Amino acid sequence: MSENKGILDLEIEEFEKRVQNSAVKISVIGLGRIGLPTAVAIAKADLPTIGVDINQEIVEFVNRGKLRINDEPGLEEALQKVIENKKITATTKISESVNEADVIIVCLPTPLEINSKKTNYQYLLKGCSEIAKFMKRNSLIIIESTVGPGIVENEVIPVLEKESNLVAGKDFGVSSCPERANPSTILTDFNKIPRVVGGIDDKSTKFASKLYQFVFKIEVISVKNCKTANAVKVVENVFRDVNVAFINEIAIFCDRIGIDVNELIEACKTKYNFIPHFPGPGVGGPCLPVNPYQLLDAPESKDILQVVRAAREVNSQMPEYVIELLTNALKEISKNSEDITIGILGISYKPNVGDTQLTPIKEVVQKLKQMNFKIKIFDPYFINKEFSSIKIEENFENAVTDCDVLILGTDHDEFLNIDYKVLKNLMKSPGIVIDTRGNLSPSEIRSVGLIFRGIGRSVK
Ligand code: SAJ
Repeated sequence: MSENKGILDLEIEEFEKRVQNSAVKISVIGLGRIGLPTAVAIAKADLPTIGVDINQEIVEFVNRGKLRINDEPGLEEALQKVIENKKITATTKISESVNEADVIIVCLPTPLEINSKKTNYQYLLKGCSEIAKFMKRNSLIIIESTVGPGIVENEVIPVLEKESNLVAGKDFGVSSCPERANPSTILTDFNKIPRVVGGIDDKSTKFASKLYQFVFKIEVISVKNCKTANAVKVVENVFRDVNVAFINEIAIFCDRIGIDVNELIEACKTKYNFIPHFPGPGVGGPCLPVNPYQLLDAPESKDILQVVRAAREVNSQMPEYVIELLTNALKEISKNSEDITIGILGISYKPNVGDTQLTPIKEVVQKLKQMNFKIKIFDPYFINKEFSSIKIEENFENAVTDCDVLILGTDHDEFLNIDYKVLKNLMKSPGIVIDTRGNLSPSEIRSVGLIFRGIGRSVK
């Protein structure tokens, strides 16, 4: 390709050929939860890849073929292979990577600002501003970061054009291809879940689609534009948040009317169009508590999307409901709160991951601290770490011994086969068990003489 010719100068067939011949250089900006697996998958497809991250330690680990936190199955082994084959390097300098790249994939974080409930796009916009300074003419920029519909068109592209003095669609291409992988099964999801791609023009869409089909060997759904692709990602997660809120409220209704919500859900599932969701202590993680606000941030959502707002309200009040269950159970034992020790099993936002992003258990612990309870915590993914300035216990026994109350915060697999007789003997008597996840057995727990409460399961 001549000096000033960029990848988008090629016809799609030529681009496809170059991809197949590993003659397309890829830069991945942001080597976090999604960026690193994405960079590894691209390198595994034999495309020369340069990963960029602002964090020097991450870059050093990647270049050694190591993960700082190794909790993504298969990722470290896959990284080691592409490092050995010299298909990937990492750097902290966007300039070192982007100036040679034909395609630049942006996986920068777009976190929720807790107090304002607004999404922080500064990491993304700052990264794009740096990219624009060094990107080649007619390269393709693919935004994987989860953004609200309209953000790419109204915020990202203006930054790219301003800092590069180039014109999107004429001098460079832009596509959105929001990540859809689930933390803890990212590498399998990459080859299982179709990708949705939408670009600012036909060529941007087509080139991005071809690249993702080649790298991930999955179906790629091409949509009309960037905002449609971004809306797909946000809406599919808001759908989940709304459904979780619905079943959370139904669970509270069940507690009031004396129904076991698990029995209710199991029976509802026999109807073909009932999609089961399960009550919990609230909704955590990088996606569900954040994506609704990315939809609500859009000016076009003014005065509508009441269901989305209400669902957020319900889910954010679930930690308080856990406390309600506790205070209700404490009426059965006459003790002052300062004499009560509470054990918490699990702080991760969902089972079998070591991730406390926006975990609802943080709010539960904070409320318990305000109520002057003594608190012990065990989570196998965070042994000896600190959480809410409480040191995580070494093991299960240390956390439950001499507790008056045990709260199951996260249903990690290892908490699902507790010997309740042993538990009863380790705890103070009378002991209380509160299951916030609906995965313990109320009858078995009560049969050993423990008091039980569960979200939607408190019926005796
Ligand atoms: N939750 C409930 N009840 C449910 C489902 C979830 O309380 O019935 C809670 C979880 O405990 C957690 C939060 O919601 O705190 C989020 O749960 P999640 O299973 O949606 O986990 P995430 O955040 O890892 O979601 C990701 C999402 N994937 C992407 O955004 C790319 C989501 O769309 C997937 O559906 C989900 O993985 C998955 O299915 O594993």
